[in-house]
Amino acid sequence: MAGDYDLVVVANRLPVDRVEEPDGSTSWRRSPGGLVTALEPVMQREDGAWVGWAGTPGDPPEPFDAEGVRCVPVGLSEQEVEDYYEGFSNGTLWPLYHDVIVAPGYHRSWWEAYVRVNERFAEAAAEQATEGATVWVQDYQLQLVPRMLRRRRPDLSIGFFNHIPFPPFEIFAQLPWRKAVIDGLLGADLIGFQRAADANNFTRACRRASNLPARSGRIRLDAEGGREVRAASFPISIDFAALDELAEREDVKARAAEIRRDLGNPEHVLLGVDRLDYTKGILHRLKAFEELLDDGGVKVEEASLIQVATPSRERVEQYVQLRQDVEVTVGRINGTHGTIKNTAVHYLHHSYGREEMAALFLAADVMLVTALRDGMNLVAKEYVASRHDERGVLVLSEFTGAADELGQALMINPHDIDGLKDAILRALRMSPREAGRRMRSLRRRVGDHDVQRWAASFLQALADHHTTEAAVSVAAAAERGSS
Ligand code: GDG
Repeated sequence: MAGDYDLVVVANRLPVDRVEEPDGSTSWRRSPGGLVTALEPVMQREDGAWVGWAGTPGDPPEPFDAEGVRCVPVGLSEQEVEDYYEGFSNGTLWPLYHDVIVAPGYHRSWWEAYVRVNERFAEAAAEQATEGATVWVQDYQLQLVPRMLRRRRPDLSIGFFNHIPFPPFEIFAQLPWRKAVIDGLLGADLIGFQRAADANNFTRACRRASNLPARSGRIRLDAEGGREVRAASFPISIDFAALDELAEREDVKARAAEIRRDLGNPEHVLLGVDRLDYTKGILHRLKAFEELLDDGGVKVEEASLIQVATPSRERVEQYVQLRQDVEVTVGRINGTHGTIKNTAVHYLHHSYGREEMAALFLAADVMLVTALRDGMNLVAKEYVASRHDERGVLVLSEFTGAADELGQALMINPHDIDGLKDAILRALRMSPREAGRRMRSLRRRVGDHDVQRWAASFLQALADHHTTEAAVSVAAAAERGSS
């Protein structure tokens, strides 16, 4: 059964959050994510639908329109939230795809739920898409959807984008269901990754796990009449113009000044903003800062570190442990180095509005992005977009996708604590002239490669690939007919 929509986005979550109004009724508010901003204009232009989970277990609400986008909720039971989402997505795939920083769990019941839920998303997308529509599937929670969709709807043009890294084969090989995952993804026409290295890892996995002819990002499927799937990098970005504008607002600038005042106007403000996740290297960052305080490189009267750690995946075991470790570490640092007047680390386990985030970015002399592995890291790009004053220094882990683009940041290996300490000191002592030169170059890069360009280039590549493949298959059919 075909639906009405020319463009269907399929993502684990809908682009809206349910809000309880004071009168007890519920309404939907756009969630702040970058994906929503990137796709909203395209969705409105193209008559788009968005398929995703509404965020609460139980029967799904009826489809509804929110801010010009048709939202089609997919339901998940309590048990499925545990097995498909917290289990297979965040307890198996997330650690496996992030260099096994913690040990992935392999449980057949989790996998079975993942297959079942992916079927449900594929079914919902198939129902919404009109004949020949484009369906764009997002992220690691839904890797089986492209194949499931193609089985139901061979007329569709199917794209997939992986927001997190794709691991080297030697790590991916641990996954008991590795062939099924590769086959699931290969249902797409185009598979997008953050970095060229991720696309290469995937192409290699196709060769090694599934014995498929695959090179230069092209995987040929002889069992499907020689259909070719393309794998390539499309580094995601942010809405540069919107953040640039926000950070120039007088109220936001005033708030940034107020934040510095409230901190006691220290000479240096350092900032970390992350979901509280073990991939983000928060403990490594704290260790480097603690050692700098220990050995006198930094003095508590002169420098404060603000660490925003947004609550995340709070029912997954490793996240509970991480929170404890971070809080013990912050407590120790403040206990040892704090004074009545000065706090070394301002640890904030909250989520903030966009304005407050922009003010924090503007207030920070040094932004610390120390991820151990990160698909892209949008926070690094957001910091750059907020610094219209061309001040501030970005310290950036080489293990982020952003490092491929942001060469003028101070690059660090977060495992090398001495190297990290040196980079922090260098950032604190950098001349305004050098910092300005670096920031201008970073801003040019992010300004030219914003999220709108990301979405447009992926969708264009998908359309081009689909057209070429269609021509090839017509030619092959003609050849078969004439022989
Ligand atoms: C995944 C990949 C990839 C955070 N706290 C608050 C808040 N945020 C916003 C940030 C940023 C976003 O959330 C986080 O994006 P990141 O890219 O930093 O990291 P993940 O959440 O791990 O995202 C990542 C991304 O997908 C996109 O493809 O880059 O590698 O892991 O935008 O600003 N926003 C607000 N309040 C908060 O408290 N408003």
